Order: sequence, then C-alpha cells, then structure tokens
Amino acid sequence: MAITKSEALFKEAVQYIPGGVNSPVRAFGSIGSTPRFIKKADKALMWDEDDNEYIDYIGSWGPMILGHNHPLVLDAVLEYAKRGLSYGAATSIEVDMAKLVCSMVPSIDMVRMVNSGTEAVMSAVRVARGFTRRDKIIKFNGCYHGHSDALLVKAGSGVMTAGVPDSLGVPAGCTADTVTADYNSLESVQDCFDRYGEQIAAIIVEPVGANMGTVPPKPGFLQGLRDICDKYGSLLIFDEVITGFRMQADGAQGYFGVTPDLTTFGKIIGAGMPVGAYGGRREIMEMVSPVGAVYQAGTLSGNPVAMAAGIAQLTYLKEHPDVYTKLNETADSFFAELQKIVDESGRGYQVNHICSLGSMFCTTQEVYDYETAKTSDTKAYADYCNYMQNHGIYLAPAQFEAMFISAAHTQEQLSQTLETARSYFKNN
Ligand code: KE4
Repeated sequence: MAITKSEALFKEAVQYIPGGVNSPVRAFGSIGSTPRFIKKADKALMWDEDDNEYIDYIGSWGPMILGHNHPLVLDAVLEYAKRGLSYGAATSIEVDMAKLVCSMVPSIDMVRMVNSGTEAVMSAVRVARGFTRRDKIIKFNGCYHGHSDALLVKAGSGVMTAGVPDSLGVPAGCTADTVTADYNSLESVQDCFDRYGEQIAAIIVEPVGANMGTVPPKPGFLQGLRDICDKYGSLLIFDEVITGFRMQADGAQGYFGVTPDLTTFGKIIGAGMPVGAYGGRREIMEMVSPVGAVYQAGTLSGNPVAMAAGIAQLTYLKEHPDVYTKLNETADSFFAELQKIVDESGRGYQVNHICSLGSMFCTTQEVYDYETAKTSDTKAYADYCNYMQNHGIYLAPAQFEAMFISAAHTQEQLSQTLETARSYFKNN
C-alpha cells in the first residue's frame, strides 16, 4: 500500500506539531509505522491522502456509532452553522440537549456541557470533592479519564503511598489525594477505604475498561462499588465518555443496572464535534456555579453547532432502540468469529468484547485488569495491526485501546475484516 503523501505530510507535521499529531495515539508510535493522514470518511469507510480506503474501527475513538457523515447529523450542523458559529450566550438548543440527556439517562437530573471528556471528568471530580467536602479520590489502574492533573497518576498500589504523577509537569501535590486500586478487585477498593474511609470523596471508574484494551467488569464489581460508596458516604462517578450512549441509550449504568451519583460523557454526545458533559443528582449538580460554590466555566461550552450535531445523533438513537439491538448482535457474532480465527491460529490470544466495543490481546492470559492486560506482547500486536492497516483495515494503532463497531458497518465489511485477520494468522 503506497502511503507517500502520508509520509511526506508526517515529515512536515513533526516540525510544527509535537510528534506531528494533536493527540499522541494518532502518531502510530506503538506500532512503529507512519500514521495515515485521513482526508475524508463516510459511513464505515475512511480514505487517506494517498486515496487508500480503510474499513474504520476507530470511529474517531467512539463518537461515530452511526457511522461517519450521517445525513441527520450533517444536515443539523449545516443548518446551525448558517446561524452563526458561537454566541457565548444562552440558547434554546442547549436546553434541548440538557432535556434530551436527562430523558435518556434516568440518574441525571441536571447536566452541564463542556468541550471534552477530560473537562467533564475534571469538573465532576471537583463537584464530588465540593459536595462531600472531602479530598481523596479513587481511580483504577489501567483506566484513563483524560489528562487533568489529578488523574495523571502512576499505576500502582496507592493504598500505601500517595498517588505519584505519571507525567512531567504534574506537581506531586496534584496527585497526592489520588488513590489507585485494581480494576475488578473489590478487595483493593476495600483496602483503600480501610485506610482513608471518610476522607474519600469519590470513586471514579470506567464501567467498562476501554483504555487498557477492552476489559468488562466482573459480575458484582460495579454493584460492589455502589455499596461501598453508600457505606462510607462517598460518591460513585461513572466515566461513560466511551460507554455512554454506546451500549444502549442509558449507557453502561442502564446495561448493568448500577446507578452512579455522577456521570461523565464525551464522544457520542457530540457526534464528532467537541462536546463533553457531566451530570447527576440535582442536589449534587446544584453545587456548580453560578448556582453553587463549585466553579466551572467554558467559552464554547454548549456551542450551538456542536449541540445540533449531538442532538441529531442522540435523538436518532433514542427513537430507534433497535439500532442497539442490531449493533450489539452484529458485534457479538463478529467478535465470536474473531475469537474462532484466533483459536484456529493456535496463538492462544484473548478477544474481550462487550456490545460493540472489543479488543484482541496478544496474550494467553485471561485479561481482567491492568496487570493481566500488560502481559500482552505489544510487538505481536504491532505486527498484526500493521498487516491489517496495510490491507485496508484501520484498527486502533495501540494494543491498549478498543475497537469500535458502528451501525454503518456492513456484513460484507465485517466479513472482509475477518478474512483479512484469518490471512494474517495463516501467513505470519
Ligand atoms: P477527551 O478529553 O479525549 O475527549 O476524553 C478523555 C477521556 C475520558 N474518559 C475516557 C473513558 C476516555 O476514553 C477518554 C479519551 N479516550 C481516548 C481513547 N482511549 C481518546 C483518544 C485520544 O486520546 O486521542
């Protein structure tokens, strides 16, 4: 596959943008190849600057659950863009979006729009600390919640030590109140409460781990977090930036039947436009400025064009629940077939999936947390991923990410993907 234009663009990009990209994973560093510079996308397909066509399993890292360029979304954006891009003033479309989110997610009485998942999480953590008047938060090793300082903490057993920054530029004080536990281990969570108990403002969790690869919660794990938060008066924050509106209309909390106190959203809520949101019970959300004492603000928060895109996509999902039924059934059979192909290869690799989210781990170990995810052979994944990319299948260019299937993927495209995977294992 010729990628000369991407290669030339990447050479130029690295001179002006750190690493040549505006988000690190896009640089293909984990798989050691040149990132494809994409020039357009439609439904489940993308084309790079060299006119190579790819079946897309990123979907912009989650937003494109209906596929790229859905006519309802495109029409809404064009319609609103004509009215002016941003006013910095209250608008009726923001009320429409807030009412729509509250109607789709029963645990949410009030919601605040922001511009990214990072901003949603940063704000939700601040609200939880403000509401409880406590400082400590628990996060899980292998879960990613955006790049706000308090959450850029090294994986490890936080119980014995204060959280250690996982990035230069994050002062120790910013992570000192962040405690880390192990995903799917209620025991490690209990250890944190044994040590910090009533100092803990909140637990923040990805209800399905998707940033260590796809790691579903074990039965009882999420309910266990709910119970321990109730016991100690801490808040439970579900980071549904990926799972929100993906698994079903009311997200992972609806799918698993566990109710958080606060929820963060991103990705699907904006349909590809920069939108994040956080919401929850009225008594908590009324802590947020200007009505409450927890400050949070944003110039482009609730941007009308972005709201129009998100509302078009969420409304379609709300009014067509059969989209989830069909998408989840399609994904179930796709990942089952992928596991079969992997089993036939004799490599013993693991395929984790839940609904339309999934990952193939290059390890023979069952993957249920960060430690087991890290047993994956990332070079083997790179080899597989590069083969698939060079054969027109655009997978996450990193082992510890997820695959996203959309409602726009056709049976033919899914079969082509599986055949390409089969040929990889046969020839390598
Ligand atoms: P953003 O700030 O990137 O919109 O959202 C941060 C975030 C928060 N919470 C969860 C569960 C997330 O997965 C993310 C961001 N996800 C990554 C994909 N692993 C975005 C891709 C990227 O960083 O370029």
